[in-house]
Amino acid sequence: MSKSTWLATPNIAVVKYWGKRDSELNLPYNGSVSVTMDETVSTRTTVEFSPSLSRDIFSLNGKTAKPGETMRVSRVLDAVRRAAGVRLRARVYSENNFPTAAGIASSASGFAALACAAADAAGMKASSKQLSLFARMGSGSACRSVIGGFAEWKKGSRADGSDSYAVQVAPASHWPHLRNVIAITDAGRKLIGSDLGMQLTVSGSALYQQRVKKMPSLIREMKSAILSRDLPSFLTLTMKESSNMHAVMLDSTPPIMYLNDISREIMRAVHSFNEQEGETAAGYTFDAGPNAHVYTTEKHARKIERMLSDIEGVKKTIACRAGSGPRRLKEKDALF
Ligand code: 2P0
Repeated sequence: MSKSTWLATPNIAVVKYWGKRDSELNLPYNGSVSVTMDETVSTRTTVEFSPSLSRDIFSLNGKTAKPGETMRVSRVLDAVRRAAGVRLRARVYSENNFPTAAGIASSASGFAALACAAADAAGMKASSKQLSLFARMGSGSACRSVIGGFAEWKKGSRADGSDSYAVQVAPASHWPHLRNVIAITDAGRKLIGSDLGMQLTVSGSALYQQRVKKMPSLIREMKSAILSRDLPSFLTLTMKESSNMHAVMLDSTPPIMYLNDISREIMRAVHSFNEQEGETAAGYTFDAGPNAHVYTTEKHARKIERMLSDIEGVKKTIACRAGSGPRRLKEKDALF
């Protein structure tokens, strides 16, 4: 039993998770595909199991976390404890180098770092499948962040969730020229959390069934675009999929609207950029928030960054690449 510190990064889905068939276990109705980001944005998490603790302690960005957040952390720790045969409670400190709940998936990097650090601190030599299953207990999308490069979360069909985890489609080195230019349009917390938003869509949107039905073929097409580095197909599928998710959100009761006027201006700007270039060279995707992730290649990244910065209301742009997944940090980098 030792102290362990890991760093993990968010992932941005190009085929998205929206809707749970089991909200305790975070089991999705459909599979999803994502790109794990490089360390431009990251979460660092230290875990130590200790006989002196009577309950799990969780501190996020230097502050004691709310009970609900600590409960989600304990769910991941419980899964690790069961697998490792450990009964001790743990101290968990976690820090993001980017704003929490700003449309950059902090829960994904956070729970991926937690899964890796907890398994390591418990003395386990966990496989990537096990780590993905642990991370999923904290947040669905986190199961993809334990995988470097391009990941597919297999939805699985078992009731206990044992076949619902992420696998690698291709490593980050497969497509080194790919870039994600993030445009921050609003860094505040979102009004409707993903969990409630998903429930409203599943129960209220008649379009949702159609979305779920076409997912297996979309996932096949997306993986094939990634494996053949087919940029126009990758970008077109990514934009259409983002808009499809936001369409079923709008079709929910009450309607869920994460995009704002600036997000829509970004969508228009990307389409006119592609028209000017005479090819599909950039493509946006939006998660449960108004910030844009614009995929493009190294060749166009500077131009895209300038174009996005010039849009009124864009507060900041961050350019990153695909990253290689979580890594263990040295003892001197521990948060306590
Ligand atoms: C995704 N999102 O695939 C989708 C796209 C947001 C839009 O996964 O309740 O934080 O913790 O399982 O993973 C955000 O939801 O939800 C998300 P929980 P999560 O990335």
